[in-house]
Amino acid sequence: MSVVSVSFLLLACDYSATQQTTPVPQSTAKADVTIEITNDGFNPASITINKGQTVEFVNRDSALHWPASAMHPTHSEYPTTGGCVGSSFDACHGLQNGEKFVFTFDQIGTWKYHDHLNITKFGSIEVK
Ligand SMILES: [Cu+2]
Repeated sequence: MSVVSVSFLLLACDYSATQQTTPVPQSTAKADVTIEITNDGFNPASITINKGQTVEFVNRDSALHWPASAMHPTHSEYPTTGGCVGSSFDACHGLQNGEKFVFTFDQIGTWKYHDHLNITKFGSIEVK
């Protein structure tokens, strides 16, 4: 190998190193859609988003509300594990007034959810 081609390889390596981007921490990610929770339930209850988009649930009620994947009581409809009562789509506790639960949907499908503390309140999120 000639000196010239070795130099070129070194330059190529330097170039690729400067092109790396720093991942944005999850905590600073901005939500694409906000769903408010009131005494009447989720608003909007049913939405359509694209794969990889982030939804934030915000409690606007004085009572606690706990968004979680359907189906109560197994909560396993959303296909990734890692939450507290079933799937990873799980706030893991009752949200207080003003508190947010932020979740990024990386699975395509129509995902029903409910308020784990009041199962008469529910909605669905279509991920395309
Ligand atoms: Cu539940």
